[in-house]
Amino acid sequence: MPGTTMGTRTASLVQRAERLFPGGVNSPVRAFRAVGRPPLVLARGEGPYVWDVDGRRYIDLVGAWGPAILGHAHPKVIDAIVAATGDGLALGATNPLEIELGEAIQVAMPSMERLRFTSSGTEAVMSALRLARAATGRDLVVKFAGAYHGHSDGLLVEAGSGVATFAIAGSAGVPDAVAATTIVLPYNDPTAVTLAFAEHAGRIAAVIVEPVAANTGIIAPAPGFLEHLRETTRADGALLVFDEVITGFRVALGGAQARFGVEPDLTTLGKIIGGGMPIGAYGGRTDLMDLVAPAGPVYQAGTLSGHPLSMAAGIATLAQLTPDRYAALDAAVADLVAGLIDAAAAARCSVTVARVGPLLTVFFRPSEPTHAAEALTADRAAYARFFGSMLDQGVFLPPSQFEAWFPSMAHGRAEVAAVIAAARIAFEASAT
Ligand code: KE4
Repeated sequence: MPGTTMGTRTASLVQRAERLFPGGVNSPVRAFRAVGRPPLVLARGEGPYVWDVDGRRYIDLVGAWGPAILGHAHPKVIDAIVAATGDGLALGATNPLEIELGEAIQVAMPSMERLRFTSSGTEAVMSALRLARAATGRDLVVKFAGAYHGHSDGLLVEAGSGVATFAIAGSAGVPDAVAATTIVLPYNDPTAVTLAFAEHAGRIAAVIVEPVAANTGIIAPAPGFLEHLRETTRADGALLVFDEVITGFRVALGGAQARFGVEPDLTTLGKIIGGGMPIGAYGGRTDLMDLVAPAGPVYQAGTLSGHPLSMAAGIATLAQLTPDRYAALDAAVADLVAGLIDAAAAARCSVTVARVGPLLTVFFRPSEPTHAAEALTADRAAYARFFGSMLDQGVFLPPSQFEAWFPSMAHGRAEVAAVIAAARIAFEASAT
């Protein structure tokens, strides 16, 4: 079983990476700083497994942070990419695969009457909010504390001093003037939303929300919360933007908007629709999307938008997302959650397992959080010990208490049983 020390090849590559990239990584969470462990360097993935460069195998519950809903290296996806490479790569004009993937998305998410592909979720969100501001002629955007919508300046902000006050920068380099165009509210707090719209009537361009909060660890929308956002934005003439980069094609084929029956004006997507290749997309009502260049005055562009390999991988992935496979994933996750709860109880470990469909988080706190401030009271040190013990036993969990677990359709009974068995030991370890 993997040990707690880095393998020799991992150590050598980490050392070289640290001389190349900030923190030795190309995305912060991969540095494992939140769990105090050296990072993995992964060589390959197959189905529910990944292998590090020293040949150590792990049951993977990170799933590339969402794209790998089929598991890694699904043959149909790989074959589709390989076939597309034969025609060259980016050709600089529309390719037929963009149209095929766009139509497949539209069938699953009819609210996306028009859409535009980008190369990341960040780009999709940034573009959707620019469009919302143009469409409404308003500047303010409402987001929720703890939500992550990519790293565009206006969204890297923290709550202001009081409810409905303007945000402050949440990252170095974000100008106060930009932060002040955002209002940060507590998730699942309809009163705070009502107050913000009363305070800023007619000035809010959009509310952007992760319909299932996933970047705080999983927090379900309280009954009626999404409906309240829909009613309040509509009454004020603001737009409702569902950031479904994680939930799209994950919590249902039609995403959270299908699962909860609330239709946004605009939707952002990423991850699964690219099947593991770089991708993002935003879309919604025709009258809104036809404001985007070259049809309208809102400029947005991308050299590699609609890249044929991303399109091919997305088409092949969505083609595999059948009702039976969603049902099997749901059943596997139900077994996993039940086993985790039993394992924690056996270790007398005070945790709660939050779950929405196939998304889950084990919170080291006694009850499910309803918003970010509650999630933040979780015992991060205990989670770090749990993470380390699971990793040493060959299970790769998200290296942060505040992320979702991403089981895939490739995780079978054997993997679920192995994760539960490891958790029995890891919950004991987390207590020390
Ligand atoms: P990208 O720019 O990373 O493709 O997407 C940004 C984004 C937008 N919206 C939501 C709801 C998201 O969760 C994300 C990105 N998710 C993180 C994981 N929590 C990506 C992992 C990383 O940053 O390395």
